[in-house]
Amino acid sequence: MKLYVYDHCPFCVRARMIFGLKNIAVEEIVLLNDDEATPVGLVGKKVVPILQKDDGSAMAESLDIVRYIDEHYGEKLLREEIRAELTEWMNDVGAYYNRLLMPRFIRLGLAEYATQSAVDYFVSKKTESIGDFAENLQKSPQYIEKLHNDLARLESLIKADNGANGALSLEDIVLFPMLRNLTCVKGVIFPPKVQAYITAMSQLSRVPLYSSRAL
Ligand SMILES: N[C@@H](CCC(=O)N[C@@H](CS)C(=O)NCC(=O)O)C(=O)O
Repeated sequence: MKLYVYDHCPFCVRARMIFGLKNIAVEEIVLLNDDEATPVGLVGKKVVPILQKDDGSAMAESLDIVRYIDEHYGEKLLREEIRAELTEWMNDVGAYYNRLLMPRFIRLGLAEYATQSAVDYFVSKKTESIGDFAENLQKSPQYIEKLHNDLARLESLIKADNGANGALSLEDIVLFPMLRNLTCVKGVIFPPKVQAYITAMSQLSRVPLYSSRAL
């Protein structure tokens, strides 16, 4: 099987996680951010993640990929429940966190931005949603302060390192990718339980963090 991704894409991390958690072999292919032909050729639109099965057929939608792999390979691993409080937390943080993340993504040396045209494509498209990249970078301290308040709220929702709700569930598939991406932001201090959760989930899912290159 082949999994087409961008390294920074949280939806792609969801899909990468199920392969890591279940120890299933997959070839990860990082597309250039401005490569429209490959995804359109596979699923008819410019989107990742895309799973290409061994029979050549392709599927998009991160949670469909996660469920397909969980249900067809080995014993089912993930519980379905996602707590309403956690959904609310993700919606709150999701409303602003790209202002911290997107200006940093293009500076991390990620494969999807290996060419200038890939960087330009991303910046032009995402400036429409978050505004000017440089201005957002400058405003980092205010977003980090907001994030610290939100992380303090999250601390009380983390029940165990190896599953936010006490055991692996879809919660981890949607929450960990957000936290993993936030490890690229220098100056963010994760509360102890959240930090332990991030470290454990990275190891279990075999999705590396950005901590060592945070900026
Ligand atoms: N609902 C989709 C969303 C996937 C998605 O939005 N992927 C983004 C990358 S993070 C994408 O491919 N956007 C198109 C683009 O970058 O041009 C899923 O869960 O897989």
